Amino acid sequence: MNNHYKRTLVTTALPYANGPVHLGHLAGVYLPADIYVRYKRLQGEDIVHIGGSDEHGVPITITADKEDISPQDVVDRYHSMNLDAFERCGISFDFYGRTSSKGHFRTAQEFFREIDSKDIFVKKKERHFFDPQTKRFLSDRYVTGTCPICGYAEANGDQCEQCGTHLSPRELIDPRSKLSDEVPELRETLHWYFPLGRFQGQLENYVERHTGDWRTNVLNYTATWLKQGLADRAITRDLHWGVPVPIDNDEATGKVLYVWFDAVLGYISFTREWSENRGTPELWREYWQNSDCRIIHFIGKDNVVFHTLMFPAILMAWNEGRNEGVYSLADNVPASEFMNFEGRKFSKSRNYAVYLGEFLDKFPADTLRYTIAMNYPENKDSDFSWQDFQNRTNGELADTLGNFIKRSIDFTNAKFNGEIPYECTEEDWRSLGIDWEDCFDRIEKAYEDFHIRDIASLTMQIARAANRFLTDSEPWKVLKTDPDAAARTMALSVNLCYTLAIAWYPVIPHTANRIYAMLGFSETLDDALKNGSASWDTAKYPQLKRGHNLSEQSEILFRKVEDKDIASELEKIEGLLAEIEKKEAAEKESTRFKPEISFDDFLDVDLRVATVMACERVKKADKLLKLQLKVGSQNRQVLAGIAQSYSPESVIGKNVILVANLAERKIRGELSQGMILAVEGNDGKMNLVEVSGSEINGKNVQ
Ligand code: B3M
Ligand code: ZN
Repeated sequence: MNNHYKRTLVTTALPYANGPVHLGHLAGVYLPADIYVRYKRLQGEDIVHIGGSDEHGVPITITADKEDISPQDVVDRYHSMNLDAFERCGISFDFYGRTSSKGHFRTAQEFFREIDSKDIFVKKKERHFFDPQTKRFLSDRYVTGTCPICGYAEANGDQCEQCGTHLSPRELIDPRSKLSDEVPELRETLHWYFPLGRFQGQLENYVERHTGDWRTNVLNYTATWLKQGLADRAITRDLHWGVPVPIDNDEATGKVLYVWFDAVLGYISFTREWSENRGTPELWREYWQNSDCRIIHFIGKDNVVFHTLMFPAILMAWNEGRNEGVYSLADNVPASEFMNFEGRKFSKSRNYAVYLGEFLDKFPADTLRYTIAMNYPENKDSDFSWQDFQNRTNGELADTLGNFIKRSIDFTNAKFNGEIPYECTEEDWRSLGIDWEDCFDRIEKAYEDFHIRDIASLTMQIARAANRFLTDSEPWKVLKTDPDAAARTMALSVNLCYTLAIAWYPVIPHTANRIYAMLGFSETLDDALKNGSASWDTAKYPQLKRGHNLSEQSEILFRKVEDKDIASELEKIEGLLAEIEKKEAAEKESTRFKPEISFDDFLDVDLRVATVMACERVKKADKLLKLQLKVGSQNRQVLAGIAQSYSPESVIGKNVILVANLAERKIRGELSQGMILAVEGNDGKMNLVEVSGSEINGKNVQ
């Protein structure tokens, strides 16, 4: 670990601009990063937080196709939606870029050219699926078909959603193009590969250097890959949306860089854009190309190897043979586990999620920030539940922190004219029973090690101690008998409010600013930090002198979350869960087959094409239709449970399939001579199996 850095660059995973960010994203990446960054700013350190939207990749073009809009429309929508949600949540990016920007294209293409000029890429010709109708090569996600492992009929070309198996499109049974539903054909195409294996040794050394300071999960994921041996990775795609491969010949036409190759470079292009915007276009080099700077990537566990192997290898390839413009590799990659929601994984495709923007429409950002910090998924998956949110907001934020601040300010206003009535000494401060040095050491260590839960709970311990001190000192009683003691209590309490404002700033910045305003400062805490009139260390000793004036306005910092506030949320989840369970059961059903039968058994069933000649409803049986069928020279009467899906008139003339040798039976007093085939959809509707063709009546179905 390098403790002698002068600057820190923090990056947060670039969320795909393909949907709104949800609480899981916030918990794993953006909140921990923001807490860390705000702390470092409090410490007066030079730290820059770079984030932005990942605007390329197939999921985006698929959304665009589905909605019949352009990919640009998709990314415009979600870029601004996510940026807005982050802002309201207080995630304080120094720059939030977009990979569709000119600046990003420049950087990504520069990297490609540099690596290409060193002949590091490997070019390979291979056969890929091509959709003859739309004349487009189909990347993995554009191919669908039956999973060879579990038989799921809608598996994606890269993965089966049902059994989770990673697939390649050519493994699918009956592949189809998602663009046209046509059967795709295989065509030859050329792609550029990045030879990860060439950097295996360097990467092993790099990871080795960090065995002491990287998280176990990060080391484990990375080690698994290294152990398998690193293979070539295709870094180009036949797609129209993305950064074009910057080569001016036919070989490269219609090809773009693979989204992961360009996305990680977004960190660099955005830092460059940030420096340009500040009028210091070269400043970014101090962060990326100076060993004085410490680089930290906050990500989720699913992105680990892209950050510990792929990105470093790309930088190594750039650095090869260079003395100048050499990039630094990340010092740390604090990857989170996942935060679940009410005991289940967030799932965008199942719409099982709470989106950040929606949450903030209903509840204040800081209650969310605190609850999530307390549930940060550091070593294992954690859970967000509405009940926990309510308990923490009411019990910890409102009853402990909020209550203490309000009582301190209100009582001082009421009884001491809003003026700090006593000059606190160090001895007074120590008499509070808090081991301040140890307390701050532990909090600072928690920050350095990204132990987000410890940060929040240790800081809450100060609030608890403060609240207890005020309650136990009973200034409202003591005031009459010993006004000096009450004055001392209030001076200490108000100084504790100051300490809490500073100490809580990284986790709940909006609240910290409000406390700071209640303490009578005319500038905001944010501004005070910028101009140096407040800092982390000022939290450690009493700052407010005798005679300091508080604001006359005090406010309730946290409104309690009522049962009714979360009732509708819980109801919504119940509905969603019921839906998901139904879907899952249906999916299971669709692949659970009956026991095997012999071919002869199958031949025993006599299936015939029959034509519906007449049809009527059955009295007092609202599900049944009575059909008169013609099968060859015979007539048959059949009762079918399709009355809620078909009117009698609508089935006349249809060619259906009749199980012709089924024993007769009576249904509701009516004779039924056989059975016709139908399928029940997930919507509960019956669909007749119909046969098209001429001169087929009475024929065998085989
Ligand atoms: N957009 C994947 C994700 O959101 C990807 C991250 C890019 S980080 C450079 O999980
Ligand atoms: Zn499967």
